[in-house]
Amino acid sequence: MDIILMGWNFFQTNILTQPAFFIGFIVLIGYLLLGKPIYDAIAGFIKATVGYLILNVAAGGLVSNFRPILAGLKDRFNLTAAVIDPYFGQTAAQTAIEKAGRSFSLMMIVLLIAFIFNIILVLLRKWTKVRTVFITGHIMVQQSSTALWMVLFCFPGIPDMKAVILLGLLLGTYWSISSNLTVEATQELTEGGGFAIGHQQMFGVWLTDKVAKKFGNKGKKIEDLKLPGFLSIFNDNVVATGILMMVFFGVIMGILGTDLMHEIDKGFAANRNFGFYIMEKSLNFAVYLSILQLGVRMFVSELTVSFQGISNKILPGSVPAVDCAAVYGFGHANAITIGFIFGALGQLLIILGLVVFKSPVLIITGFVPVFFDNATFAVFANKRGGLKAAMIIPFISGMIQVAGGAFAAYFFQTAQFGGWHGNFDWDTVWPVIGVFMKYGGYFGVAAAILAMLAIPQLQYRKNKKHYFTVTEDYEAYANDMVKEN
Ligand code: ASC
Repeated sequence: MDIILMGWNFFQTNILTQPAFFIGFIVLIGYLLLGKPIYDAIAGFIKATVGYLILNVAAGGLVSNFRPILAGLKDRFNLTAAVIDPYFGQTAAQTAIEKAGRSFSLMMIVLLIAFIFNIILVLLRKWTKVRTVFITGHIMVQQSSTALWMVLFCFPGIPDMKAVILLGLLLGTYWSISSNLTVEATQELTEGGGFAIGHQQMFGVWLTDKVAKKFGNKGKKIEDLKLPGFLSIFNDNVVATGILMMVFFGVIMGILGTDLMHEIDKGFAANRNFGFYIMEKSLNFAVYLSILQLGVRMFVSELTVSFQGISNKILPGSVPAVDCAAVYGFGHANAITIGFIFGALGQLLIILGLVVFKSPVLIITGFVPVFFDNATFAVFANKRGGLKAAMIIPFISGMIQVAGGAFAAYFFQTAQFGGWHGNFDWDTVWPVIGVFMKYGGYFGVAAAILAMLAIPQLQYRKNKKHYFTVTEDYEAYANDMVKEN
């Protein structure tokens, strides 16, 4: 038993929660299963791991540079406000759990049970219709933390063992079915990239894919846009991102002022000019976006080929569900910036609403949800409904994020600890699950699990013929789709 526990601990610390290595090893094993020579498999391991580490540099750079700036608004106006962001959400959940006298480390056991349950659902896919394995480790840690607090909040006296089993099944079901919902949209966007989304906004991606046609015009994609005169410089995404971020963060940093910026950013030397500092900081946004796309291309191309080894031999017909940033290499780069800006505007509108209507909880925009969720929606929306959809959907999503986040931070009482998880699914689906849990008890949890398990069944019924070919043989799927439409 001890050996198993030690093995699990090792796997969990070094691989499962370190997506770079997790994906690297999946690539290695995938190539070996495909019968490739060991040196090719090692080469694939290195490229995939390096690609993911590059993505980490970029995502980490974006998060560590721009999160404190947005959160700084809270200090500037002396607000007691909850920041809707998974990092703040995790800290708030941890504080709440420890204040309730419970152990935060339970969330690692939840993660284990949920991950295994996901694999079981895929192995039983003939019945469950689940095709995706959620492998984005750092997200799994964040979600286990928030969800653990939700369970302890709804069932205050629940014994540890019961809590982790109940939540492991609930979270494992969510990981399985929500990532499974993104299969068709992601395969079509990436033309058979061989992966799905395993992040924080999968219901949002599915919804976007369904409604984007209605909001927009597929003929008018961002890439077809011919901007006149000086505006044509915006066709270049480095220029567009650079200018928009200088305006956006310029205004915010201007509001924060030099003193606070010196406090927030120790790298802002006392003798530097504020204007140049703002320019450099904002242009760094474009730097990180370029790096991000480089990393994504590297690991996705390895994963796409090698996972066939795993899906042929171990988990038939399955695809890995990975970080939402993996799709950023497949849309127009400006979609990412447009999604972010319109998401931020939507958020701002509802934040003003909270102030005007004296909401008991105030919300501060968190960088991760406003950027990563809305950029992702814009990439999917542009594919189906063009520029208009890529603006409208993130705008509406931004509004939902603040309204849902405010409700959740209030209802689950994490506002007093500074934050709420804040990504799209955690402002919509999870608060609903939480309310089910609070008022329905164990019956509510069972109902939530059963309702979620019914989703892939409904998907399958609607599209029996193509349901499995979309992952098993994308070319055949795409040909059929062309013929049928
Ligand atoms: C998150 C989170 C991050 C980013 C990153 C995006 O939800 O915690 O660090 O999104 O995964 O690539």
